[in-house]
Amino acid sequence: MKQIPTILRSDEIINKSLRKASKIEEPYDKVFENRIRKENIDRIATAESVAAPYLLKIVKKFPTIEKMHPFYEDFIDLKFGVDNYKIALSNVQWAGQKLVELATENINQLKRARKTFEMVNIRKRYYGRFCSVIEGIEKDLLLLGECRDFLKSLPEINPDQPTFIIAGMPNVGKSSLLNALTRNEVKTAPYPFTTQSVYIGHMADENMKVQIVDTPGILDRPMEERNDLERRSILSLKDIKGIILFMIDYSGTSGYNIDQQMALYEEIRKTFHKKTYRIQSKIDLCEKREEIGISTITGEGIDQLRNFIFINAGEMIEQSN
Ligand SMILES: Nc1nc2c(ncn2[C@@H]2O[C@H](COP(=O)(O)OP(=O)(O)OP(=O)(O)O)[C@@H](O)[C@H]2O)c(=O)[nH]1
Ligand SMILES: [Mg+2]
Repeated sequence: MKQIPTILRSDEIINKSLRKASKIEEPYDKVFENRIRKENIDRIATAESVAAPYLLKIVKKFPTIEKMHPFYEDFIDLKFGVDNYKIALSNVQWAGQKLVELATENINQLKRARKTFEMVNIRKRYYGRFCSVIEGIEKDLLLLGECRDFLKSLPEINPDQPTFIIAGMPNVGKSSLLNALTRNEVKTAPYPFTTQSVYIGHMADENMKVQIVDTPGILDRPMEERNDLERRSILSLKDIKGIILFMIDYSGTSGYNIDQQMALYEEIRKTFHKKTYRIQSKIDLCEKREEIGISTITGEGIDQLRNFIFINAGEMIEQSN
């Protein structure tokens, strides 16, 4: 996804190609007709060889919907519509092939032409059709340009790597846990269609690497408080291979009571259909009530949770093999 080239506009592609083609001159052939013929053939071939491979390269570098992970497909669909994306790619593909076809056709005609004015006319006709093919995909190129920028802006979550998504109400200790598990090596990225960001860290042992994702403002309140776009965007998290660690704070310092936290826990469990474990936070402040409890202040329970994560990640990997 990161290697998608910048997408030029139609007029930029046309200018670039024809500028290069117009520089071609054939001063060497002594026979005037041959010189003109060769010059015009080369101009057609040059214009084609700049534009067509570029268009075909664009198509190759964009992931097809079939190859795209559902997590990213959801976002493309929400932003542009999957069908528009597919159509844009197939139009650009068509244009690239059409330019090659037209070049072959016109070069063959040039080889048979006798008069120099015919030769020049054939080349001019090619230029005309060349431009209209490329102008015809103007909208598609613009759309793909926007797709490229959008895809690049999406959070770098590897949807196939075992992922642990930290959820829980505000202030319960989610970020503190992420930092404790990942030794503060955390990257942040905006989460599409919300005003929030996700924080992504990694943990590794000798066998595997897992992702830990903190989702403040995303998985911290009931879905009914969301607008449709936000809700659908958040639901994309379903596609990630992972487990939800639901942080629950019994100390009272978060400002949310147990009923509020349990209601959110139930909702997340039902909405995402993922294994969801309750992890008690701040056990330095109150007695332990869950099987796994941690304190980021004293460090208690962190190693146990780390082991728990690797065991579950191992099972996830086994199941997918
Ligand atoms: N005593 C104690 N305080 C903690 C612990 N973990 C976090 N805190 C405190 O709780 C407050 C909230 O912690 P955060 O990690 O920012 O909580 P959060 O869930 O990320 O909060 P939001 O990002 O606002 O949703 C901070 O003042 C932390 O210092 C803990 O284990 N023990
Ligand atoms: Mg936080």
